[in-house]
Amino acid sequence: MTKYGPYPVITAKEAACSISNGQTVGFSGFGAAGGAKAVPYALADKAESEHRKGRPFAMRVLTGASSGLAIDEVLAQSGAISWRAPYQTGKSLRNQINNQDVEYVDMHLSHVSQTMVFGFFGKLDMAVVEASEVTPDGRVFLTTSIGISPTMLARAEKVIIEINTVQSPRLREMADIVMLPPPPHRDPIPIIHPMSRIGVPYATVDPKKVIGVVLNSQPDTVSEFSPPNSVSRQIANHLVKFLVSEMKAGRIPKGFLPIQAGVGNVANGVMGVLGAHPDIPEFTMYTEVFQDSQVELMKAGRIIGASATSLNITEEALGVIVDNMDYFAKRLVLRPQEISNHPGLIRRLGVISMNTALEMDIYGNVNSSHVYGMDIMNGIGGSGDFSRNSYLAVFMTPSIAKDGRISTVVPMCPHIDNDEHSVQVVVTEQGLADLRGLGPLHRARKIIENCAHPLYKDYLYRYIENSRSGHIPHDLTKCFELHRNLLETGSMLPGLKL
Ligand code: 0RQ
Repeated sequence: MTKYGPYPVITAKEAACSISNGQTVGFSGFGAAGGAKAVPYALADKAESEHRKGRPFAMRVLTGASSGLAIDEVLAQSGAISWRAPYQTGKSLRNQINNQDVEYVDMHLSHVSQTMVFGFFGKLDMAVVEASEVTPDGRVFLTTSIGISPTMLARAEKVIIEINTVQSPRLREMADIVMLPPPPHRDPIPIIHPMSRIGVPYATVDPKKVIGVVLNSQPDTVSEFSPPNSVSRQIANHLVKFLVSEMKAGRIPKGFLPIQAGVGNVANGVMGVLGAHPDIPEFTMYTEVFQDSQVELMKAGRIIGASATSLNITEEALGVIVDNMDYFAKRLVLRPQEISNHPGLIRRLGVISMNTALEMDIYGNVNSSHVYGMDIMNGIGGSGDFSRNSYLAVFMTPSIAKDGRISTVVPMCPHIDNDEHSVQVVVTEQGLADLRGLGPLHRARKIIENCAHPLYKDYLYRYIENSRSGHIPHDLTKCFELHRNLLETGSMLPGLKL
């Protein structure tokens, strides 16, 4: 048998044979970065073969956040997932969750490790973790993400390591890994700057638990974002104007504050524009995922340092980092997600958080995850970790979706991820509303005036005029009228033309 140090080298198929129906399996990866790839494909084959024979095969699947194609698409399409946490972005999996075929636990990403440690996900039967190296004494050098891999390696009953032979071993120079002890034994975490390093560059595993090493040469499958369009540019311009005025007012220091940027086309586009803007000084990031637009900004010296848990970037952008590793390794720190998203650190560092909403209501509550309050899009992800604890919590969204059939400013959100108490600034391509210091009615008028699309303004003004008075005026017979129309007719205001 071939060996990798003391560990047997096994095929992905052999690895899949060691996982049984109903088991809880943790896969490395945060976004599409650093995910196990070979074993999930073999598990998808196994599931299909078992199903053909009329036998059940489905796993409870845990990852750091969403995953690459291998898990939320391929495994899902094979019917190999029965339960999933804590976040996903796959079309197939999304449909299965919304059809109640898969149970989904949508949760704050900073909570995942602790929830696992205290046993709320049950026993972790197997961890499948991508690494660039595992040493005989059990040091595991991870690749493009850290996520919850250190905790999974410590807690899983058995472990399979996927050694990725194409990922640069120098990625370890960015890793800074610490594990938090359970409360009440937690000392202050000595991160006083986004670039502070407090840990070691590897996770650890008990070598006796490693049942095999699978060799793999597949790159991450991060898909490209759409380039910033005119809507993202307008959102970014409103935001830049606002941030510059905050600097002038002395509420943001001249050296700026660390930025967190959320996921998706809008956030990626806005970051590209904001980061390159001459009125914004060079800055640091304390964020969750480092995305394509930020690689160029770092190369150009606009981002001077960034802390994240994942390099969720395309192969091309990763190539830029690997080709300039001496430059990037000094400027990027990859941490476990309970540190990258740690509420206390986010508050201490004074992070400016910028996340995307699916919709907001006129009082500043934000829905980022559930269309009509029912159908999952992706999940809350890290947006709650950051926005609740940041110095300034910004939510952005285009004012309309689906060619104007949807207004993203509504009377009441049918699901709320980030509430009015955590949301300070909202911005659409129409404009920006600074909600700090404003009571509900004042907030409503400002959001409608500055952020709603002109097509929906009259409806929204009428809504507050005809609402029952109270601290937060509402009309409970009409508050979901737009959503009901959308469900029934495909348009929030039937007959409305752009
Ligand atoms: O539909 O895919 O059919 O075209 O939603 O919308 O405008 O492309 O937005 O890619 O930026 O994603 C909130 C989903 C935005 C994302 C969300 C439809 C729209 C389109 C996508 P199509 P866009 P983005 C972690 C940060 C939660 C997690 C988070 C997200 C599709 O940002 O998942 O914040 N966030 N993590 O047409 C129905 C509406 C709609 C709508 C848009 N109101 N109703 N559909 N769409 N608005 C923290 C970090 O540090 C990273």
